[in-house]
Amino acid sequence: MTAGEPAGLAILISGRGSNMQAFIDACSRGDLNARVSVVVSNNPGAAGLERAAQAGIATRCIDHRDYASREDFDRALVDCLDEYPVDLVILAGFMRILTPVFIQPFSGRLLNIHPSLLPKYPGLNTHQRALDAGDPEAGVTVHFVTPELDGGPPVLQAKVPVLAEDNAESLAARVILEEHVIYPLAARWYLEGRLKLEQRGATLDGELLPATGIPYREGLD
Ligand code: NHR
Ligand code: GAR
Repeated sequence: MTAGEPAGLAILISGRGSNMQAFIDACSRGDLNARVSVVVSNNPGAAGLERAAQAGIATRCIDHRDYASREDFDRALVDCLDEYPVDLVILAGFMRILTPVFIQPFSGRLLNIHPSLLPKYPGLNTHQRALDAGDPEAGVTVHFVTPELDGGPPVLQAKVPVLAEDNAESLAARVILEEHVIYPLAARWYLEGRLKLEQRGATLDGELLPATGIPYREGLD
């Protein structure tokens, strides 16, 4: 997938969609040899749906409240993605925990970005938890998605300092700038065939990645 046909991305969102926008921009700049095939939200009010539609991208809303179980919701998601060319699925601020019904068919081609230095703070409210713990630094991790919540093998991790005057909002604003850089980079490695999920963990160019992923630094490509 290095040269030739652009790959198809499916992006799952629940909210604002700034990471989604970073992917749209990376595709139009040519940083990624890919197209966004579809943007799916579980939340009809997600602002990102509007942004995607404005960019001419197909949008779908699958409201989890319309389904009796998580499995039924996940089946509807799988059926939806089956209508589009999808080489890689990007969770971008997607707020529903997925079951194996969704994860299995996309195993190895499903990435998430989680706003903490995993394995610290899986789950929700990560920035407040880092502040409450008095951590000197915070950050964000791109990882392969497995059934274990925020527990799949990390790929890339960026750190930011925590400042004395920070609150959750100011810290989140510093972290999200890093998100927009590392997430398309991880996707590029995947689409170039360099990044893989193997039995032993995530590998880049055949080398097993460290347990917290590759530490991001400028110029890394
Ligand atoms: N699903 C699996 N199986 N594994 C992962 O690693 C996943 C996942 C689904 C989403 C994103 C994750 C994050 O980066 C993600 C990773 C939602 C929740 C959650 O508690 C937690 C973590 C993440 C996403 N969701 C509640 C639920 O009941 C709803 C919360 C809400 O709607 O505000 O699904 O942080
Ligand atoms: C991002 O900070 C992302 O890491 C986080 O939500 C924000 C979404 O922003 N993801 C999660 O917390 C997943 N549970 P965006 O909609 O502007 O991309």
